[in-house]
Amino acid sequence: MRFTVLIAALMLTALSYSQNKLQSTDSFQDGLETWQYGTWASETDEPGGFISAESTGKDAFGGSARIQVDKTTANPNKIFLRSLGVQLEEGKRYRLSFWVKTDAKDSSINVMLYSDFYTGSFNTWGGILSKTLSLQNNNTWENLEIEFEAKSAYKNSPVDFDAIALSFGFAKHKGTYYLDQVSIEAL
Ligand SMILES: [Ca+2]
Repeated sequence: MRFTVLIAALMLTALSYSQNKLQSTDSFQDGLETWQYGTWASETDEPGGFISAESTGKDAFGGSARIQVDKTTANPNKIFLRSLGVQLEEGKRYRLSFWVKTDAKDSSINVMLYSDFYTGSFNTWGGILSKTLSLQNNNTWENLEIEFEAKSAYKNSPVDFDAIALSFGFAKHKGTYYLDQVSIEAL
């Protein structure tokens, strides 16, 4: 099955990068406007899933919209969802918060905050955090939070604070996943 796109507004522009919404809670009422997404797969692999941000009122945690990922195969090619232009002040502490629901068994979500060439930085890799969190898998909403300091977690890999991305890697297993209410709050 080909990677299927269910929404119309896909094209990210430099303008949308500068309009990052994570300093307030992103409830996905504007769909995936400020997000990039795809699957970690080779050109010949079938991603076996699709992602949408529909405003139907159904299965949303807040408002009427949410991210939905339907993973139709059990292959390990995770779907990623990435927001560019995250605004962080070096040395400050923040709390990343989001809500997830899935019926998939033994699944997890990987969260990364980083700067690299994908975000326009000249640094080869500057990671602030990378964590894999287990999901309850009981088809109820759960809140996941990570507190972090805005600094490089890796020696000799400076972070470019003008080009930070937040990336979710999820939908590792077959099932339906929902994601909503993503925020980064200064502490
Ligand atoms: Ca929402």
